[in-house]
Amino acid sequence: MALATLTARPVVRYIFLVFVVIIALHSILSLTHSGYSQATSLSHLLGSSQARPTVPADYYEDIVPAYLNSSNNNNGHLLTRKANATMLMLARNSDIDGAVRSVREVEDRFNRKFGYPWVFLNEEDFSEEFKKRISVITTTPVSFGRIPHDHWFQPSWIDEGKASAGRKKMEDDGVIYGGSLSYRNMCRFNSGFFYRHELLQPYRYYWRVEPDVHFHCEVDFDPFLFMGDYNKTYGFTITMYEFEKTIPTLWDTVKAFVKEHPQYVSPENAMAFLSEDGGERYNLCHFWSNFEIADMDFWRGEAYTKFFEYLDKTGGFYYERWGDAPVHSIAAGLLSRKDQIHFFSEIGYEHNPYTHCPTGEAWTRGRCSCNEGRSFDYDGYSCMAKWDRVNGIVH
Ligand SMILES: Nc1nc2c(ncn2[C@@H]2O[C@H](COP(=O)(O)OP(=O)(O)OP(=O)(O)O)[C@@H](O)[C@H]2O)c(=O)[nH]1
Ligand SMILES: *[C@@H]1O[C@H](CO)[C@@H](O)[C@H](O)[C@H]1NC(C)=O
Ligand SMILES: *[C@@H]1O[C@H](CO)[C@@H](O)[C@H](O)[C@H]1NC(C)=O
Ligand SMILES: *[C@@H]1O[C@H](CO)[C@@H](O)[C@H](O)[C@H]1NC(C)=O
Ligand SMILES: [Mg+2]
Repeated sequence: MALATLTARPVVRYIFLVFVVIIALHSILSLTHSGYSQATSLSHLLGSSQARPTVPADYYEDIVPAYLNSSNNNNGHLLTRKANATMLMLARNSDIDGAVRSVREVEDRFNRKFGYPWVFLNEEDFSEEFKKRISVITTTPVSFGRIPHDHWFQPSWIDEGKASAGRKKMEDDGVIYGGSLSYRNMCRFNSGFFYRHELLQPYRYYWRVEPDVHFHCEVDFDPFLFMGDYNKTYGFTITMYEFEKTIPTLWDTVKAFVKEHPQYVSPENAMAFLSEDGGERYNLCHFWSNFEIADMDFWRGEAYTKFFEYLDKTGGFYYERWGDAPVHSIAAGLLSRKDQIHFFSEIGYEHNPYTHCPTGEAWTRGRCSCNEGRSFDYDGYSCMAKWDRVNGIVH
């Protein structure tokens, strides 16, 4: 979500591609290989650009032995272990049709076999129709929660004159959702509040699902158990560039935070994903947060709590249009170790207009139905090559 991308519009996309080419040339000309980290001990999980089956075969044996032993038998709850985790969707009542389609696909491709509960959140009460049509899809526990008023709406200390001027300017500039107040509420909620909701307190890991997304492959392993076993905090499938006009002062705010609280920055951070010059400027790369499998204890921890409070008090979520995608990505990239961020390469995922489609052996193993040739991974607007760089893979 966060990144409602400008890419829907060809002219802006063109401008962006030019920008990307300039950045690429700049990298080639000015960066030395030694400036980047070498492969980490977990880099085998990330693979190379030619063959990227992220999770090695022995991992399956280790994690889901009973399930794999019965790989022809798809109809039971075959796990011997279960993670402390939930599926999660934020939605409006009007999102019902897309919500039903997404839940249907997640259940078919993953959750029918694994049986994780679902939590739905909304700043209004969910309608009876919404609850009924969602609940019939799955046999796992489903709960519907209302978001506390103060976790959603614009705080009273925000200068509304300044905020509305900011919205007007962004709308005039043609920024997608630039004039929308509800979009800003949503981005701020997803950045700093969802994991505080009472319905999420029993859980550590969540898989964020939006209405109208698609899952193209069987998920025959438990990504939540994987997160725990490999000490991961944040998992993604698609990365791309943010629209700079939505975050004019975000990076300066991040830099000020880092200066004041250097102790929260991991020495093993993923700055090479976020910046071309060691942190002076933000390259706009982020993980597309409409898909996230992540550890809420990371968001709940001291470092991210301080980080979010620092960002929030500037009012940037309202005066500008800071997305939860760059906010989460910058935090994951700086406050956790780079080897705690995971690319779920085997999960085929689509949120209009982009698709991550596994290739080669992973495509076959996952019985994927997406077009391998259309995977966004190395599209000019993708930041995957920057992520590879973090892992010592130079293209
Ligand atoms: N309850 C509620 N949910 C919202 C609201 N706005 C957005 N959402 C949800 O927040 C998530 C992100 O919103 P989207 O409208 O998909 O934003 P996006 O992905 O950036 O943009 P799209 O390209 O339009 O999908 C989705 O799960 C929406 O259902 C809102 O005002 N209220
Ligand atoms: C897997 O299946 C084989 C043959 O049915 C059986 O002998 C073995 O005990 C099973 N292993 C596990 C871990 O369930
Ligand atoms: C699940 O995780 C949450 C958050 O860390 C924790 O409060 C809860 O006790 C955990 N539940 C179990 C059963 O471990
Ligand atoms: C995860 O962290 C624990 C505790 O620090 C450690 O014992 C374990 O080896 C780590 N696992 C991996 C796969 O790095
Ligand atoms: Mg969306």
